[in-house]
Amino acid sequence: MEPLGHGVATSSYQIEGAVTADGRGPSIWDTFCALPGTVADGTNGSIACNSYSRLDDDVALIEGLGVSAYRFSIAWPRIQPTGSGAVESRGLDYYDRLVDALLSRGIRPFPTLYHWDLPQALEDAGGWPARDTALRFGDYAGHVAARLGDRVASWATMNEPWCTAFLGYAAGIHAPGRREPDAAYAAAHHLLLGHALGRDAVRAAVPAAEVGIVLNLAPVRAEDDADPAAVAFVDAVQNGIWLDPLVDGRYPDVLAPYTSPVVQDGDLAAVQGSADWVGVNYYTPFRIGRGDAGTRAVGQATAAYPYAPPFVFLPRRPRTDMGWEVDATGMTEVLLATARRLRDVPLRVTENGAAFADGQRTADGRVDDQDRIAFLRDHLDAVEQARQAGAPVLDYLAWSLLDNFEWAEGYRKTFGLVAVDPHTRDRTPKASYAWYAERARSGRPHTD
Ligand code: IFM
Repeated sequence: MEPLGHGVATSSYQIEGAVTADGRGPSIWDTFCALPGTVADGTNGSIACNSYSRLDDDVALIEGLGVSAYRFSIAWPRIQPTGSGAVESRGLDYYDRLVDALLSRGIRPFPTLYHWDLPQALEDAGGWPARDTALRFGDYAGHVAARLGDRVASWATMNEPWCTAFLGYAAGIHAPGRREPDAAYAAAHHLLLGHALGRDAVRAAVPAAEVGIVLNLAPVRAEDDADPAAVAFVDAVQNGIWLDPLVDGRYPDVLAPYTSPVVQDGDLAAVQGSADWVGVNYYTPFRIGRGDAGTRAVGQATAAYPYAPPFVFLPRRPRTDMGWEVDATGMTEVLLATARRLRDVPLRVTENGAAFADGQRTADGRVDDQDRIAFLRDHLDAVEQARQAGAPVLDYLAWSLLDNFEWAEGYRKTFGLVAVDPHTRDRTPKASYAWYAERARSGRPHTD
């Protein structure tokens, strides 16, 4: 077995800042953050980690980790400010420089084409519930591949389409903040269609490219009192809605009534078999119960599962700062289940990590994040267990290189291996950075 590849991940809106630089157009996250009450601390990504100006600092940090891959995302509004039409070459220049800087240090560039920053003009035209957005995504993917494809072998189309569709268009807690259940199912279908079109476009530019999709999959576990229909429905919205079309070319039966209004002839044939690899972002298992009137849903919005029978999420302790149950066995479980479902398609853990409050300091003032180290160690070990049991997992990418803009939570939730000063944006590696560097170097379980 090949050793597991180690890497780190980030995304454009969460780290870049510079939202008006070099012709970038507005994205739905710029608009959403400007609305009152959308982001817990009232912040936005307009400066974020200022990575647009600190590209060299970030690449040096990645090099210091000794990892083999860096997963970043490309901001569509930097490439096509209104989501279609002429390409803004200054935007592409930035990613061109990033790719070259990584390659010159022996780090594999691993871009994601869509990590949630939809050009606002496309949302104004209907957003992901509109079929045209999928077609525009295909064009955009072709432009990026034409520029970077001579140096980039592995591509991801969409990051966590569940979040875009169901947090963005059903629960309304992510951009664009719509609460329209039917639109969420339409968005889900168009995200899958966009993935298939994007993959074709990348392959047309770079025939040898490997193009995958990144999904936030989760084992769905039933508490004793759970309604089996609710458990099955949540599993379908979280996992089956993506995996079933990719593998079998059809939606789960319970969801077909909601997706069928927008599915056109040929769509599902295009989606079936369209992932050369699948990225699994695993953070937590889901526990479903019936609860009672006083039970508070923790960590997830039930509104993000439209038309599900009533249920609540009941995450057990310990939990991260996000309220997400910590359970590394879920990593092994989700990888084995996904491997069985996808048969021979290779997998990558494209994100895994934890937000913790980071209160402990070393004598020299650095963050002594032993809780994050334990989380990473246990989850990496769980990945190795899945590999030993036959899951074809190629890489593990820790989320995240930097403390960054955590969407509706703002900057209050920190996932980074590196702390970022909120005023100066200076970077300070945490204890977990050194630990992860050692794990990546030795490629084997660490004993401390
Ligand atoms: O920060 C996010 C990332 O953008 C997508 N996956 C989950 C992470 C933690 O919430």
